Amino acid sequence: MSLEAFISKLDQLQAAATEALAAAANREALEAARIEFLGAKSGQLKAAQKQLGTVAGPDKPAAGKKFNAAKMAIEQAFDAAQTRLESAPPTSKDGALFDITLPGEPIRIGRRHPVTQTIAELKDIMGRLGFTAVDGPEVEDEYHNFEALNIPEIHPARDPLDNFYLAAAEQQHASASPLLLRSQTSTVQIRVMEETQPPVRIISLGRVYRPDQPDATHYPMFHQMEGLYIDKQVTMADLKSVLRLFATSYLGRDVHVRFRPSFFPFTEPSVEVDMSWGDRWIEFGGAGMVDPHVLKAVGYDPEEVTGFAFGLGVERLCMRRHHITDIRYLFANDVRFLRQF
Ligand code: FA5
Repeated sequence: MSLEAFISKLDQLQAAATEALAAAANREALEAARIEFLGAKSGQLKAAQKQLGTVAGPDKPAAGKKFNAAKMAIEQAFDAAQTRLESAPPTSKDGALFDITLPGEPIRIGRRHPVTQTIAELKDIMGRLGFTAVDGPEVEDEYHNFEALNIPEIHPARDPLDNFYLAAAEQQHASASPLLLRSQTSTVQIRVMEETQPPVRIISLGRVYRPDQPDATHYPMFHQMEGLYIDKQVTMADLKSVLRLFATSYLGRDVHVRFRPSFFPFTEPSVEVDMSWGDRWIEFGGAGMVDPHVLKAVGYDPEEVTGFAFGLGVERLCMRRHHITDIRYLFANDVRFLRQF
């Protein structure tokens, strides 16, 4: 090969290589260009080096000099391309430019249901008043839901139409006390007193079930907060103080509490507890002094200890606090509603 032809070939090679290296858009393209031109086995530069041997003897030094200059230029072009790609802004998978200064996509975080939040807050307030939270079963036997609470077999509250009894097949034994979904958390009073000696100061928050027709203030499944305080010389004045303190802690100082004489088989005397709602009164629960019969049935001595109990509707407290006008919103599972809490 003549010197001129060799020089011209190297000029073309250098131009093609620097162009390809400068155009490489990513690491893969750069590596392909490197193999094409600088590859140790079959790169184009390697092929040119072999042709150097075919240049006539006297022209060899000039040809060698040209070869070294071209090789250096191509290697520099490779280094420059590598530096360029390393400092390039990151790209996403499809190669599009990724701007790290853009605001991120908001992450949708879940939140606790308003009733769950209410339960946590009620536990907190009652905890500060010295009441410990305990749990009880939602599937109950007739003994704990009725009998031990002084509700005899002939009482209308035990009507199968007013309760969710479990189907015969789900009952544990034909001979055992029939099972039902508890209709009140007062069942937990009995379970605690059966196992604990006085003094007792507990609350229990959980679901209860009644076949009530749903309306703005009723739902077939709802939550109650039961409270029980048994000790020496506990009086009705203690009951009123605790409920007033609780109401102002949860609903604020502007809430008014009203006690109306009422009847529950397991308390004597009994009261209905109303709280103010705008210019109206809403019933929040029942309460009273635990009936001596109930104390006796769990093995307490009514001459020694007395106590009060109360049961409040959790949804109604939550609704009053957040100005929710219909209980059904709480269970419609509409995220537009739930997201507000
Ligand atoms: C009771 O359940 C008694 N166990 C309360 C009690 C406890 C009295 C301890 C004495 C001593 P009552 O059936 O009134 O009482 O229900 C209490 C509260 O539960 C009601 O005031 C109301 O706030 C709420 N409640 C009752 N039924 C529903 C319902 N279907 N949907 C939503 N809340 C309800």
